[in-house]
Amino acid sequence: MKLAAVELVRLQMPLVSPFRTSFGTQTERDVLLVHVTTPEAQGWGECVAAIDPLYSSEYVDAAAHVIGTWLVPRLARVPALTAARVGPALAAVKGHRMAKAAVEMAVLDAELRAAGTSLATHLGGVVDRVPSGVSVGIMDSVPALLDAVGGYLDEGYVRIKLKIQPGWDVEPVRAVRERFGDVDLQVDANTAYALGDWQTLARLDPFDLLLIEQPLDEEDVRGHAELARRIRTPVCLDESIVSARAAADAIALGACSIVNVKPGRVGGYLEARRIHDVCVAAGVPVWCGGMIETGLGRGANAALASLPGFTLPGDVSASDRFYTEDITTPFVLVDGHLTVPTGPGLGVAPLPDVLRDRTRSRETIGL
Ligand code: NPG
Repeated sequence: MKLAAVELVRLQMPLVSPFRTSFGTQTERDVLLVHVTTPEAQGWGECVAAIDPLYSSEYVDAAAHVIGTWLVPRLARVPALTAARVGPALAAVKGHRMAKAAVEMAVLDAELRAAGTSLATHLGGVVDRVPSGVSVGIMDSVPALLDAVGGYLDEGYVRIKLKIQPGWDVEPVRAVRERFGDVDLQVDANTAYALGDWQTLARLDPFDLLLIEQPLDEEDVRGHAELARRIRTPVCLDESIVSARAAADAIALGACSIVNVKPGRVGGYLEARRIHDVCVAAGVPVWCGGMIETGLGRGANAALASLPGFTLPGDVSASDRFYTEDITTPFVLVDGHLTVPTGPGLGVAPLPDVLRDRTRSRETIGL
């Protein structure tokens, strides 16, 4: 394939309700889409970078800049471009994995559309629907949390993830356990604790959580290994896992016994599959994380989550968890599951009317 045109599209996507985490409260997403045109097909990629650099060092303005200035010009020079060639072609540019992932996703979509192959088939998916978990933000009060969790369980979500931070951890977990019994439950700290807090985290042990996600700083891999020896809840890493190599190292060090795979965080769906493969080889379960994606990323995440190593429910929730109106045909919950798209490429594309209504800006990148 040869790139004929690349466009960056920025969308304003308000969330149905504020989503509060230890790193801030999100009320809307500033979504960056990459649209590639090749002689054979078009493709769409979604960048997961947030408005601010508070979850990771990347943020959406920086991603748009690096894509336009550093990534696309390199790709334009690659003869016979394929998605597999995107990573090597961009390797000289350090970091910026969220930006690289968006570009690779767009090329992959175009390539698979041209070939008539679905993303799930290409990645090695083995099921046609995936169990859906939901991520529940920090609330103003325990009763408000119980209402929210009860609503999601009524909708059919099969697993609940609670965001935690110091001061909002043991009590909310206890309250959810007491009210909802043995529902599959896990917590996500987004790096909000230090190893010195291990005794607080050990107080979560009696609640039989599936896992605690990223309690410590993303660079504190050794600290996670030490924490994993001191608490009974299995430690899962998210922010620390930036590549298949990082996953292999973390597992070898005993820093995690479960891995959250987020394609956008690790540089794309192809590296995400390599992380899956590393974890399967090590006997480590994986699950697919979410970054409040629109239907484009949501559908692609469902495809990834259909691989055999994804043995835990992911943050692959229905479109209406975050958006009143998605930019694709909405993903809906059926018996606690999302259907894996089967059409060529991502199997979904932006609905022209919604795309137009949500667009903040469009920029064509010179090739
Ligand atoms: O279901 O898409 C979803 C959101 C799941 O909690 C979720 N994501 O830390 O994992 C996280 C968190 C997140 C969202 C992180 C947006 C960064 C940006």
